[in-house]
Amino acid sequence: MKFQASVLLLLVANLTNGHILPQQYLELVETPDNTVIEANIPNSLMDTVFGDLINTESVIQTKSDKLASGELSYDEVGTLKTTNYHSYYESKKINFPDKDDVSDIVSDTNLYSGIVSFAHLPIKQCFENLDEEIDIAIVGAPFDSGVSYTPGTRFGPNGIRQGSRRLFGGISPIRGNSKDSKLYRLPIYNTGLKLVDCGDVPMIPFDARVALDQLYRGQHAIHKHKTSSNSTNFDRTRVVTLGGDHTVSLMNIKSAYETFKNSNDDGLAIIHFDSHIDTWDPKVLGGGITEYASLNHGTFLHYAAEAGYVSHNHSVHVGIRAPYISDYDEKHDKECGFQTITSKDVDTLTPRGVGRKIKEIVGDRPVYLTFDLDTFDAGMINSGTLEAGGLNSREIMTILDELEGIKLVGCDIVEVSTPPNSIGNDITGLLAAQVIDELIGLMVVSEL
Ligand SMILES: [Mn+2]
Repeated sequence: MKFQASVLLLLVANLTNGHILPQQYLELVETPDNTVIEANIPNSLMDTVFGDLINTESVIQTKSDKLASGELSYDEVGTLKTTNYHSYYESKKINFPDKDDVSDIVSDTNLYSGIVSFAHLPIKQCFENLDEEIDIAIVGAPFDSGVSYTPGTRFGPNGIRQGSRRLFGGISPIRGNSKDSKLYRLPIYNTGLKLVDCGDVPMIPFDARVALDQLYRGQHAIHKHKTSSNSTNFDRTRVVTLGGDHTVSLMNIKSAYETFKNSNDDGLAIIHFDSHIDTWDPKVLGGGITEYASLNHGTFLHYAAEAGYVSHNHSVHVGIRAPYISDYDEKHDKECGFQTITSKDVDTLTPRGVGRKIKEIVGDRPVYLTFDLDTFDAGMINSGTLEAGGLNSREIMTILDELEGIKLVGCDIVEVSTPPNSIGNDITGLLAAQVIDELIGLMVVSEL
């Protein structure tokens, strides 16, 4: 039997020592050995802090019932039984380590601490120390001397790294498009492959020719590294480049082509995510006034095709929606070897269908994937040339995951504009970092 005699015993404001004592409730309960005792219902710290707000009559009743049934005992709740603050805090005293003990602070374990690298990867000087084995290298290309509209992408590598701080191991529940996918729940940063952040190639802002040559030599140096014994399908380091305006991709593709071209030497299959075609004839975009002006972020794929880096009929634009300047642009684009999937094609094909179509186009050739941030809808990001009618982040993640199995030899994300004092840098960096995370996933899974 049980006595229903909850009594609010007291609420004491102990003003003499500056503490308000918690409410205590007197209860007569029958213990399992049939003894009736008069007891205070144990208070938790929450009870102490929130009082009646938490310790309602029904809560008191529940606790009383559990004490009576033996489900809850005073021994078990002893540490919660708080009759005054002093005893509670006395039991929670902290023991500080010895002053010479730094074991808990030597490594970067907070998502918001440490010297910022992409996804907290180790930072290496990769342009020398060529004996260092690297499977996947991140490198920044801070450059915006080739833009036709909004500058600011020289700050892109920093913006992407800032946006990547919450990428730190773990298992994404939405990686991979099905449970049969090798990407599904794959911890991409912890598979045994060696991933490093090589910092940025310092690209001078005053002469695009010198800057692009610096980038090319930086890429070439990284490509000299061998992979680790954990790499099964690649013997040279694969590079993920953080841009930079889209002009930088010409140097990235050039070095990747020289390192990974197949025996037929018919170029790399280029997967080009963008709202613009970027194959513009230099005479059309920029007017062909000087040779110097001819190479820019809207013409770099024209030059890539001219140089033989683009595998004809196995390369594709994805997300196109910006207007052609004239009909000639479309004709010239096909001559450069590209097929086109527009942003509205995503409506009819679905994101997974788009992924499947891209895979059909590139086949088993070595692939370079270049991702212009303006693939995203204009409402989401800061980029060199924003365009309405774009894709959202989930559509992009699904399309990229569907590419599982392609032979991805290199990739970049460009047109990430995160200049100082600009609203929206955080979300721009975050979305760019997420695309890189997806691309690293594709690179890692191609080793499995
Ligand atoms: Mn572009």
